[in-house]
Amino acid sequence: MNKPIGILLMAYGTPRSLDEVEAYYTHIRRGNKPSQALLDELIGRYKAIGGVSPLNEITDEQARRLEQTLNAKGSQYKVYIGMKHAEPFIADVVRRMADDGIAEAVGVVLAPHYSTMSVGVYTKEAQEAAKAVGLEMKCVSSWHMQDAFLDALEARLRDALERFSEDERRQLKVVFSAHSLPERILALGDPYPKQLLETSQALAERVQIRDWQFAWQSAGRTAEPWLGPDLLLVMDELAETGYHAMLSCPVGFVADHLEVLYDLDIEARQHASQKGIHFERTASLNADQRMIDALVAAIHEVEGESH
Ligand code: FEC
Repeated sequence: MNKPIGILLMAYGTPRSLDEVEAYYTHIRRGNKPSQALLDELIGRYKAIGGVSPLNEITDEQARRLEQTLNAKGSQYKVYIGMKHAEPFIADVVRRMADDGIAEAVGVVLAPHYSTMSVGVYTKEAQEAAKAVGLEMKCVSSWHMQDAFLDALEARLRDALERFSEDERRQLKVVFSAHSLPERILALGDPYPKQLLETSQALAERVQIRDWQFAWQSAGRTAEPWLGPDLLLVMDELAETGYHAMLSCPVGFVADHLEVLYDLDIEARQHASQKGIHFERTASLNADQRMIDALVAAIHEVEGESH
């Protein structure tokens, strides 16, 4: 029997309890412990979304469906989850894949758009660990224009638009967003902003949205400049120019997690209500089959197959 092909499904990771938040935050900050004030603030955000983020369960379900879909036609794939900031960490999982006898693998990140500071970090870690154990590892760099991904988002957009009255739809702004990154990525010619605009533009064309813009969200709490305009500032401008309806579509994220459940559903929604704006957000893709199909297509492209 042939050896299965390993799929390393890479995810951000989240603390499993409030006790783990400090270690998690320290890992995100590359080993620098956060101040007590920053830690308390982050714990407060987790508490506000119910204590823990549902991200791990969603990642598990995405992995289960991905393996099922990849193997539906009799192929043999084994999906492993590797996390960037929580256990099981990417490098440990790559070593486990090698111990299990996997010789060939494909890595794919649960973030559709490539940046050297996001997807590039995951894939570098995976490929370095793979090289060290003699495992052949190819990685998907981005999957932001996969048809099935756009299909899934298009359906979410159409559903969300129904939540506005006909009157509101006459002057409604659709705001696509993604996690901000430090502005210095621009000097490196990073493809992240361009890829995000490509996804947004494609969706706007499919749904025939004429009034849309792109904004950045969830910028880090550091001194250096981050990419803007920030979503909350965009909302201020909308209110000033007479808008009363805004549909948020966070195209850079695929699951319900802190940056969606807190930054959009709590913080942005509150801000909108203070500004007299009816705020809605497109539902997250989570384990939507079309998103899984997009991952499968991206994996097969990297394998050089014509599925
Ligand atoms: O639900 C959860 O518990 C996890 C939610 C979560 C996701 C996520 C995705 C991205 N991040 C990206 C970049 C950065 C940069 C910094 C940074 C900081 C944080 C902090 C938390 C956090 N991130 Fe995150 N991110 C999530 C959670 N992120 C918590 C720390 C507190 C804070 O700043 O809010 C800044 C690091 C530094 O301080 O030096 C940069 C990017 C993504 C989207 C791509 C991906 O998923 O990998 C980019 C989900």
